[in-house]
This record gives sequence, C-alpha cells and structure tokens, in this order.
Amino acid sequence: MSDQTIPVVAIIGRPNVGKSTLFNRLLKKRRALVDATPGVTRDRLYGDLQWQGVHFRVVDTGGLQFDSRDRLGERVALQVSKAMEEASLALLVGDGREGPMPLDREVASWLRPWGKPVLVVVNKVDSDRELPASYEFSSLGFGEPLGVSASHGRGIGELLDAVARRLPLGSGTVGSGTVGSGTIRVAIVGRPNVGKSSLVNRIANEERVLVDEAPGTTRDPVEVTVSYQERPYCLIDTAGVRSKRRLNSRVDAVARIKALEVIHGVDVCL
Ligand SMILES: Nc1nc2c(ncn2[C@@H]2O[C@H](COP(=O)(O)OP(=O)(O)O)[C@@H](O)[C@H]2O)c(=O)[nH]1
Ligand SMILES: [Mg+2]
Repeated sequence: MSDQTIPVVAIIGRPNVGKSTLFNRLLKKRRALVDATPGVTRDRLYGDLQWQGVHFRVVDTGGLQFDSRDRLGERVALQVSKAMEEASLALLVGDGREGPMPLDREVASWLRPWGKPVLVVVNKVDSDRELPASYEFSSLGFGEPLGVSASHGRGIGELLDAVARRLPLGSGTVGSGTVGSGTIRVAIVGRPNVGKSSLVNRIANEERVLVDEAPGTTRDPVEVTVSYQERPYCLIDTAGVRSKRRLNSRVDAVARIKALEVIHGVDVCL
C-alpha cells in the first residue's frame, strides 16, 4: 500500500449512465469496459491524472441499483462504499437524455450520509438539446449540475476545472492504484471460476475484487497494489479466459481480449 496522499474522486451513479465512458475520457485511455448493457462494471478501477498542476485519482465504480433480487448488486455496492471511504469528492453521474430518474434520487440519498462534497455530472449532453433536462438534476440537492458528453468530449475541461477547485489539496488517502517504476507487475490468468479473484483478495487481505460463484464475474482487469518484504507488486486480476466458442456475450468477448492484453504488459504471469 502506498502512503502518498493524493485526493480520490469517485465516479458514482446508477448503471448505464456512462460512468466508465467518463472514466476513460478523463484518463484519455480505453481502460474500462463500456457497453450498452447495464451492469458491466463490477470492480473498482483506478487511474491517476493531472489537471493544471493538480494531481488526483479517479475511481470508476459499478452502477448502484438497490435491488434486493440482484445477488451481485449488494457486492457492487460494497465496492462503491470502499471507493467512497477513500474519496474526497464524489461525481454523481446522471443521464441527460433521460433526465433524473427515481434511481438517481436513491443514489443521491445513498451519497448524502457520507457527508462528502458531491458534484452532479449530467452525461450524454451531446448537444444543447439535452441541456434543459440536465438542469433538472439540481433537484437532487447537490447544487448546480454540470452537463458533459463523455463520448464526445463536451464539457470535460469545465468538469476538470470544477473538480480541481473542490479538491482539498494534499488531503485524501490512497488505498491502491498507482504503480511506480520498480513495481513488479503480476497477471493472474486462468479459466473462469478457478479462484483467481479469491486469490488476489487473500493476498491483498481485503475484499478488493468482487467474488461470486457464477463464472465470468470479473470483467475489467483489476489492478491491486500490495507490498511484500518492502517491495511493491501490482497484481492484475483478469477475466477468465475460455475458448472462443464458449463466449456468451460481447462483454465476455471484450473481457477476454483485455485479459489477453494484460499478459503482454506484465513481468510475471500466474
Ligand atoms: N450519447 C451518449 N452515449 C454515451 C455517452 N457516454 C456513454 N454513453 C453510452 O452509454 C452506454 C453506457 O456507458 P457506460 O460507460 O458503460 O456506463 P456505466 O454503466 O455508467 O459505466 C454505452 O452504450 C455508452 O456508449 C455520451 O456522452 N453520450
Ligand atoms: Mg461502468
């Protein structure tokens, strides 16, 4: 674990509003899996960036649903809670094409007790046409919303300005994420359901990666920084690799490609 202090900004919202697209846009990389089907993101993904001299860390999280029938929902919420514990600022992301939905209000109510600053970001404001709907998000009670388009890059500079203004400089704690030089990168690769994520959680000594009995739970490669005998290691948990003909969905297919890509960038593969 790193002891440097860098403020953490958590990207929070219901499924499918474009959190991962925004995360990728902020990092200028296609890091997180994005798909039109809801519930793709499950784990916390971290990335560091710098805006006008201000360094901070963004965390992409899974969509909050508060549906007791959804088995994974509760575990996703636990991961979102872990992101909030570290965060100095939350970006509450909504969908400007749909306007505020009941679930957005539930997310707002969930966020309030954390007592942390919240900036409402209305995504999918691809044109001025969506602006009126974006203003409606002020009813969430966290001040004036900011309209952006993560996929088109609209309003991102303004968003970064707003984030930088709100960050308490030098505060914020860091759990895991940045990988410095000298860090040994270790990929955990294998068939679905052999226990890759459980192994990572055991080594990290926390529920860092979501584990479920259903195969294919991990989708995004999840980087987890640990130290052992004073040496830093970055473990990268990956989606299970199964044969192409057994892939069930496009999300599985992309997750498989991402897992295979990880292998090329590491020092050691387990
Ligand atoms: N029109 C439009 N679509 C977007 C925008 N950002 C994301 N999307 C789409 O919304 C869907 C969900 O995106 P994703 O980032 O996976 O949402 P998440 O579940 O909140 O992480 C995908 O089909 C994206 O391509 C945007 O700014 N404008
Ligand atoms: Mg996502």
